Amino acid sequence: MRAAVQWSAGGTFEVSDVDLAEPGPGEVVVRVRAAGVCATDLSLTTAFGQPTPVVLGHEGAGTVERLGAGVTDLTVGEHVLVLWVAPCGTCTPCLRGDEHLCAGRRSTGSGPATARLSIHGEVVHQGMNTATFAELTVLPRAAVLPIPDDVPFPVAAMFGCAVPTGVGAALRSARVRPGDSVAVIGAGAVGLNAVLGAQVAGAARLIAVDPTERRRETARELGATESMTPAEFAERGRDLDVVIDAVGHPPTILDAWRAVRRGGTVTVVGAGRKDETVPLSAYELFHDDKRITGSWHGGMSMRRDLGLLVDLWRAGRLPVERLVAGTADLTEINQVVADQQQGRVVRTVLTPT
Ligand code: CXF
Ligand code: ZN
Repeated sequence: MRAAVQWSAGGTFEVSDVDLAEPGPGEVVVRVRAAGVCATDLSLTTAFGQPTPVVLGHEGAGTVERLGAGVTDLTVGEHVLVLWVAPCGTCTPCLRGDEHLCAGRRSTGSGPATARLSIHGEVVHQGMNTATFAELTVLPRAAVLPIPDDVPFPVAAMFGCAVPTGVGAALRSARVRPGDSVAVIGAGAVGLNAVLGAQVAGAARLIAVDPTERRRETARELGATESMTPAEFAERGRDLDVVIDAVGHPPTILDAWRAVRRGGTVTVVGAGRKDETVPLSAYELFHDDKRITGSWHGGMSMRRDLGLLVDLWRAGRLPVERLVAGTADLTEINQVVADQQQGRVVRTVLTPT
């Protein structure tokens, strides 16, 4: 089957013929009908320890192709979403409802116990254990979630990461409340979904912060009440109830910290690096009663929250299709990456099959 292989860290992609193992007991083969390129796919090999060669891709949706032994609750042809957090369902966090915090969650780049992809017998890694930049992928049952057929595949793919991560950052992690003044730093796919989530939660003032005018304009079209460059925000962003940082670098975290009011909340949903630290004022933390939270997968547990996201999408309150500029074959992946990185589009969704 065809898959886009990244042969070296940070390198370009090459569509190659990759061998896929038959599904083992408890596994499912998914035919990938749509796959989004999430910004973090592009830094996995350079910043998060993902070995190469690798088939990346963790936003994906498709149909069930084959079932391994013992999988009896899915049917071939059923529409499914690929989950990059595959919850065990039995550990304490899972039982508490925090499936995104599953104790058995694998660290990025650790890969499955048994290699599932190879070329001429040489192992090819499955990025984030999902490897959706491919025609087919083999996954544990827990990494596959049925999704209603009325959700188009490109939209469904974005339900795999950008939508829950961004919307959840506002709804679950930051707990935006009606009437709140909110800023979102970074107007890429996650930040724009945080803008949508903040609206769902009832934000009154909603500021989108991004250096790129085109992205600021998109945020305003999607309902941000105003937009600022990072320099404008550093100078004028003050007294906000909530700031969601979808960048996750120390300077943006500090800008967010300065901009929240006493008792306000900073939520960091951008992917932080292991070697970066943030010097926060202990005085402000205590005296100003400020809160700072992380946000992994937007605090969303997909088996619980997918229905909520689909209902909001059906009601027109999460117009995810407006973030999708179009679709492209796997062979166009390098151009898709360039278009997204340069801010020409939010997402062009790959359609491997
Ligand atoms: C990523 C962030 C970087 C580590 C792997 C998961 N989240 C979503 O894309
Ligand atoms: Zn992602």
